[in-house]
Amino acid sequence: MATKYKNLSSYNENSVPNAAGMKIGIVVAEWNDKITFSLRDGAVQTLAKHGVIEDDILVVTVPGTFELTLGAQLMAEKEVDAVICLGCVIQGETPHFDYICQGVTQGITQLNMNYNIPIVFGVLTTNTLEQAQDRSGGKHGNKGDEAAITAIKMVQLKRDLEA
Ligand code: DLZ
Repeated sequence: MATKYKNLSSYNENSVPNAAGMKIGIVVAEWNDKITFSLRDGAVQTLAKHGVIEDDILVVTVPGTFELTLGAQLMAEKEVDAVICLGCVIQGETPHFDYICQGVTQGITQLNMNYNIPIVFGVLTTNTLEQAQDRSGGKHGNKGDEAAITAIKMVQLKRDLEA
């Protein structure tokens, strides 16, 4: 379903487990930093709202969305319960958009299978800057919030299934 039918910051609070004690890594791309730093702020605030303490949130930056895969792999080697990848790729005049999107999508998918922790895809892939603004704290909410909720739910799922 298209994001325009779902506000990225809306969720059923009762469906979110208590995240106290969870340790979460966040990898943020510096390209389009006005957008990606808003995604980061949304993710951090949402994690804190559900009980993750500041010391348990480890944030690093990488140059661009393409580097999120290696950044996430390095982060996954740390003692974290999940990694959130945040980036923003805006369609330009060349096929670069497609290569970056394909690379990071396949890279993060592969990491999910290789590492036994959730690696969350918090990457905006939009046609325009305005669409990215709408999804990073604008009228369609904040994808950083959505990524944080996904991380918490997946960590809890792993814990439940491994119990
Ligand atoms: C080169 C590039 C371009 C054209 N566009 C974006 C973009 O919209 N969003 C983004 O996060 N990064 C972009 N990059 C940089 C690549 O992700 C990467 O950092 C460089 O190709 C170096 O590997």
